[in-house]
Amino acid sequence: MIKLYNFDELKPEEILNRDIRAEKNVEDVVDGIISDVRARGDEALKDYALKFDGAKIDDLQVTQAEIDEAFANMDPYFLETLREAAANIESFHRQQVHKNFVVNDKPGIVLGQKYTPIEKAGVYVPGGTAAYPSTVLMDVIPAKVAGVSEIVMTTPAGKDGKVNPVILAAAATAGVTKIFKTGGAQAVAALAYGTQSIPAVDKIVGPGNIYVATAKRKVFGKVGIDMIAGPSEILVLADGGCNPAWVAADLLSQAEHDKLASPVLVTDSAELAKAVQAELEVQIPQLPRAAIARASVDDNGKIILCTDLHKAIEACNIIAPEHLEVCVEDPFGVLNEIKNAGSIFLGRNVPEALGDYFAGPNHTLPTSGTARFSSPLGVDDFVKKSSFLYYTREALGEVAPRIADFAEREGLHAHAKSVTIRYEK
Ligand code: HSO
Ligand code: ZN
Repeated sequence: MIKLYNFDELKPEEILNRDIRAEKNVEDVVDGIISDVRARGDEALKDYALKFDGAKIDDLQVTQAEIDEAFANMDPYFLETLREAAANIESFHRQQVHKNFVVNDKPGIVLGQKYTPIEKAGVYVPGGTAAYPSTVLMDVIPAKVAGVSEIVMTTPAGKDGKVNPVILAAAATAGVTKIFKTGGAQAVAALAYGTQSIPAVDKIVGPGNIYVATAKRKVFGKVGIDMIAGPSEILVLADGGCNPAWVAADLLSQAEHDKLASPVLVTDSAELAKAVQAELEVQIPQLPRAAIARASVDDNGKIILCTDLHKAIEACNIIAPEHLEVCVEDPFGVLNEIKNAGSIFLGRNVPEALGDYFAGPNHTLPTSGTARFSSPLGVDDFVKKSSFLYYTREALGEVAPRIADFAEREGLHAHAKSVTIRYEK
């Protein structure tokens, strides 16, 4: 049964119990895989596919024929859903595109900043039951909108040497350039360093198991990475006017992802707290993934009872959840008070699943309290800024003595000279 707490009796460290670091043994395995991929390239990837996925791979790259076959076998209704979701995601992310700026408010001086997409992006897609076509859309479309010219996806093949056709259809719908059959830490190494067939990319995004996460941490610096995703989290902030069955269903929608997922209810209503606790017990056994949901709810779930709504919002800001559902009478009235949350679902008719699949905002979100300082995946992850500056000879001449003086005070005479030399007779 989910545990009940009073907010005033909880210390912040009891509210947060999230630290995910790889064990030493994982680190060693990943180090070994990365050096092997760097040394042997494609051959190493094929050996790992056989060893870890039981797949014999002749050609790492997915062919156009395989993609065509995937589309041909798709349920037309689902294909339409994928396309509609993709369109929603694209139009939301178009709003994120930044404008370059140029300032010319002093004579002879032009200052500015421009955005340029990264050239190559790598998208990692896990295999097995965690292969979500929705995540393919969420990770690829922002790159496409940003203007990334080459989007390379890697995902492990099954024992039959094939990639899940739904993943292929989602990838093609979203605009992936090339797809390769490789997974795990070896795929991350391949994307970071390149192999005979896989191009080295500039940034790697996408979720994965602890080996993938550890590999991403290790290649960071050589390439950019999006984030290190921890277990999924939902926090439902609910007032006494909520339907406990709906609240329980929403908590379970995250709980079924992973035994480590954390479903949390924060409420100012003792009555709702009790009712949701009971309702979870009714709904868990009805789920096909009951065992996962049960572990998540019992081991990582919480109901936190607060004296009033403002205290409840304070609890939300401490937890800084990946997903925050604001199921209260006037959700827009409290939006301003919410400081830390990856994605905020406003009102009683907005279950997290709406955002997971369809509405448009990204579902790749900061976890483990990192919403305090980081943001959902988006167009910003696939662009970088360059600043630029221009001075005329006269404009530089005006400030030359000051710059030279500043440089001398730092003991950097070459800096000073590079300015003054331009005005020597
Ligand atoms: N809720 C997950 C995303 C997802 N849900 C994919 C269903 N499919 C992110 O925490
Ligand atoms: Zn989900």
